[in-house]
Amino acid sequence: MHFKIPTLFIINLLASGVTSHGWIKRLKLNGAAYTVFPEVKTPDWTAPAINITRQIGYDGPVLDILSTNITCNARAVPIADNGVSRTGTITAGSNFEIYWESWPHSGPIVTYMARCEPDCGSFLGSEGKVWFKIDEFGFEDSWATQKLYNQKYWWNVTVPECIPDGEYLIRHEIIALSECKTVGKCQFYPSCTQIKVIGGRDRGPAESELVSFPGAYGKTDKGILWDTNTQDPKDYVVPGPEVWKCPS
Ligand SMILES: *[C@@H]1O[C@H](CO)[C@@H](O)[C@H](O)[C@H]1NC(C)=O
Ligand SMILES: *[C@@H]1O[C@H](CO)[C@@H](O)[C@H](O)[C@H]1NC(C)=O
Ligand SMILES: *[C@@H]1O[C@H](CO)[C@@H](O)[C@H](O)[C@H]1NC(C)=O
Ligand SMILES: [Cu+2]
Repeated sequence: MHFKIPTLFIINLLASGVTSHGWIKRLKLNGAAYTVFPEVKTPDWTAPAINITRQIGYDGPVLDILSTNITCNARAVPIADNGVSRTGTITAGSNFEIYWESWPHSGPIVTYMARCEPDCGSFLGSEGKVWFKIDEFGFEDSWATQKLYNQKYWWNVTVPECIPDGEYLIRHEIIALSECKTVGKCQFYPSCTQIKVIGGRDRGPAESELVSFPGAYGKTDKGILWDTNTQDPKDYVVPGPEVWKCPS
């Protein structure tokens, strides 16, 4: 036998048959810690959001990428206190730090933002082209999820330094590739957090650079229809638009 089994395949094997998947437990923005789900084995997925991340409804994947479930997950609802959006403040150009519950699958990690109109307490994010991609990691020596594991389940995403101040959703997502060889079976694990950006500039994306959710992903797109057992990870292309960069 000449082939060597990459460690990620081993992680995949361990994961098969596991019923619970993973979710974001904590966030750190401008040094402040936010609890997303309590430190219990099976959080109550139907409970209202405890802080600034919208509830996800359950820990399973979203499969129906043409439905509004792909926007912020199955039971996501805007979070507001007496009509006022609940947000976490973050300075443009600084890191949005995410801590996942242990994660059992292999695949890319992708993050998008959308300006909340008029504010995050009333904005769904599922209508029209409002999203821009701020970060992606597919495969470079290892899958993003292996890197996540190596970083003890912490992941950093930099909020672009040039975007206008105001309220935004951050849509952070892991895509689990193990079933993506079958059309409609690729597994998406998105969730959305309500933030208020300060210290930015007025150089956000143009309307023509925005995409919609649902809409940005198609069932047979590169990186969504993908056979992880036969395709070379080095050829993997993260789905969706290019990462948006501040104009120079
Ligand atoms: C959300 O988390 C922040 C930072 O830890 C805390 O100050 C705030 O009270 C929390 N908000 C709610 C509604 O729990
Ligand atoms: C979203 O996902 C939930 C949970 O799987 C499902 O019950 C619901 O029908 C889905 N909604 C849509 C619009 O497809
Ligand atoms: C994320 O960013 C914070 C603050 O910039 C830094 O302290 C931390 O080490 C970073 N974590 C990772 C996993 O890169
Ligand atoms: Cu899973």
